[in-house]
Amino acid sequence: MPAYAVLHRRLHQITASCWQSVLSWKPPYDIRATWLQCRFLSMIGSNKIQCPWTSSHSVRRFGQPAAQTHPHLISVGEVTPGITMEEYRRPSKVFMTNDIPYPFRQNTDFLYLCGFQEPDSVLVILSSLSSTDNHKSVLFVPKKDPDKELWDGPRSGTDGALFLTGVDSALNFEELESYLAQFCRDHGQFMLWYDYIQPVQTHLHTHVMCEMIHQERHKGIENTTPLLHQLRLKKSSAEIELMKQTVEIASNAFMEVNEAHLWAKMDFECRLRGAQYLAYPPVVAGGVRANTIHYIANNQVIADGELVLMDAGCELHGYTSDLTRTWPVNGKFSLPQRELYEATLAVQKACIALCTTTRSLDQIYRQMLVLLGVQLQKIGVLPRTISATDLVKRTRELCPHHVGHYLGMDVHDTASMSRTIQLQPGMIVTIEPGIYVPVNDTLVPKKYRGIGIRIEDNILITEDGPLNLSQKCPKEADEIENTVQGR
Ligand SMILES: [Mn+2]
Repeated sequence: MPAYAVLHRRLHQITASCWQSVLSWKPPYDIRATWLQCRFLSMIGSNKIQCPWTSSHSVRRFGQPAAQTHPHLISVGEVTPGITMEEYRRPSKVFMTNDIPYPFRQNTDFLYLCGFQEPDSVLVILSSLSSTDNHKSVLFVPKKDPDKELWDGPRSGTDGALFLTGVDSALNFEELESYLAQFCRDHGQFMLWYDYIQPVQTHLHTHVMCEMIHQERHKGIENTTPLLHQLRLKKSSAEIELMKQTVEIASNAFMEVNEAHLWAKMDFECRLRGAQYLAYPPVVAGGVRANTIHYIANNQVIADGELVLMDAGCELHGYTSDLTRTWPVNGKFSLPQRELYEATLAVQKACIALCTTTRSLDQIYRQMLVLLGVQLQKIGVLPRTISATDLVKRTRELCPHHVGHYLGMDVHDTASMSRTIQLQPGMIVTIEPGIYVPVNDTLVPKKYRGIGIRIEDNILITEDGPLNLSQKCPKEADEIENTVQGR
């Protein structure tokens, strides 16, 4: 068996047993999202994994585990556990990267000044010594965009920003450039307060701010950062209250079912079993939030009777897993939940069976849409009377994503490779059909609205057909209920 196959098998054994453990878990700890996000960010961002180090003068240290320093992990001649130098030398090994979304963390100074939490936003504060009404704040925010919001969750828009923050006016981000140009035409000899040394947004800096600075309508530029840090150093009483709470959270225990707790549990279980960290910010979405495909806020309480969808995987020595399960938090599917779950599961199993060397991911995707359509008609989510074209269209609305992607060192692995190529032995793909019924889709019977379900396994393509690497992770509806109930 080649080294990478051993590694993948081990990785999926770890992940599958993590899932079993998470599914049957009752939260005994108080671990909240704030702390975890910080840890998660620092590890992903800096790419520095510190290994416990006992000092020794005779052993050469390296920036990563090596046979000399970590004999329990890695053997002589290996670069990655199980993968030899020789394998790396083979010309077929090409490393690629891809755009996995990081958890977004707002710029601290910006957040301090206005509290607005969306990316790609800019705050302009105007002050005039000559006027009585001498302060004005304008917030530039991302434009409302239904297509993007379907994937990333709602945007506040200009009216939302005004309602939330108390700034004097709000405009779309696109208007910033013309707003500043107009300001420069109307005013001369103003002081510009802007961090030109460490600009937060490179694109904005080169395309808008440098242009403005070169016009030389200003009489001087001052850096905002030292002033803001001075302001932030001493906390207000409201800030002190928040600081107390954040410290308290780290030590108290909660018993509620909470998305943050499940995230923490998964991270904990994966590390316990030898993985380095979670491969990506997991989706832990209770109830209707499962319908936001890239929901990663993971900060809500999950109500009794709701499903929770968790899409999570870990990274082991640079290799990733990517699984999704959906389960009822109270241990019992309601009838409509079970109907949708069984429909998704039937399609998922059929799609796994299609993972042979005669097909491509795109072909399996087209097949998935047909199969899902049939299932949705069978249980009455979609009417039996609609045309074949409309059926595919409606199905695509209820499952707006592809059937799967390549998986490997990146979660969305080798992304420049087309999904039209035929599957070959040694490829690993995800198979992850889902059904997401929008809460306001009046064409669907009411009992199904707001339910979101996805089931995802990791499939190794072999000469003999598909091999489900994540088959140990519970997936049958009864099995899921039993696991959650701890039977
Ligand atoms: Mn996936």
